[in-house]
Amino acid sequence: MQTKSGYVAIVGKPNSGKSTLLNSILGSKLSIVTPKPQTTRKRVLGIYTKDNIQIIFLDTPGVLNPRYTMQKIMMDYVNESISESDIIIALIDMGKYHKEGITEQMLELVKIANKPVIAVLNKVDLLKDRKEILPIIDNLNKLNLFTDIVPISALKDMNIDELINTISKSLPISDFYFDSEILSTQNERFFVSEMIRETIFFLTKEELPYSTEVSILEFKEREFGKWYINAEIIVERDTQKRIIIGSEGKLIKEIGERSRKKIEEHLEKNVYLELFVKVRQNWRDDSFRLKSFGY
Ligand SMILES: Nc1nc2c(ncn2[C@@H]2O[C@H](COP(=O)(O)OP(=O)(O)OP(=O)(O)O)[C@@H](O)[C@H]2O)c(=O)[nH]1
Ligand SMILES: [Mg+2]
Repeated sequence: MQTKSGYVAIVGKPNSGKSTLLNSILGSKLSIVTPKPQTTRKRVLGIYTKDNIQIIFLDTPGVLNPRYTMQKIMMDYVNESISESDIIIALIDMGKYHKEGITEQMLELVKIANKPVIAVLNKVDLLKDRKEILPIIDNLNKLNLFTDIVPISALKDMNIDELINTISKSLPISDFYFDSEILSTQNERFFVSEMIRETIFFLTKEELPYSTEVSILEFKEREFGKWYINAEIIVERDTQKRIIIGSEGKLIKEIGERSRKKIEEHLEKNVYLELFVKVRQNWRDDSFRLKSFGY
């Protein structure tokens, strides 16, 4: 049977639902999701295989104007993903469309991509009347930039099959790139650090989630199949360290408990999770540190 396969970059503004879409397509939580923008910082790969089709999705950080080195690297991931992909999904948040439309920066990326771009209109469940979508589709059509326009709700799993069919049409004829059983290529350390980071995003506010990084120092099997994980939570200032620890260590305990539950569910193993908090001033602008965190 002739097979079709290719790479698809999911690109869009922060918080538009890129990671939710990746998870919804793959039916598995590969990429962390929070209500806060700039949750995803690296590129997350997810492999969809069905019948004679294999699509390798790249979830990317949100498109933004970088203010510090980490954000610059985040935008490099976006640009690299676009240039390495066969098809681009430009994900647009319908909950915000009336206010901001599609931004110049997004349009610029779409224009220079020079490959098929599908406009995917996400969060249609937020529209009061589904008919609101028609003039938006009209407007986007007039731009002459998109090969297709597909309204979806990643959160409610609406129209995802239609999206897969649309992608499949433009997919090159090619052998599969990966074994059909494989869902992702990231290692377990990556997933574990992301789950801790996700927990911190939920439990902290203002600048703190953005000043925090998680680094896994040890990840090994101990007695009776229980896994020992030692992770460092990195913040930028002493005051932030105090907040993360919380009075009488309350917050760090809660971060630990919630993260452990997620990790145990993901690994399907019992886990002993040990967390430490370290201050590394200005790590977001420190290329050497960023490298050590896998950027
Ligand atoms: N109502 C609604 N909410 C959605 C939908 N898709 C995603 N969301 C919500 O939007 C928020 C952001 O979702 P993410 O998937 O983290 O968005 P993202 O584009 O990956 O964000 P960054 O990684 O920060 O760039 C979360 O609270 C999601 O639950 C949708 O179809 N409908
Ligand atoms: Mg994301």
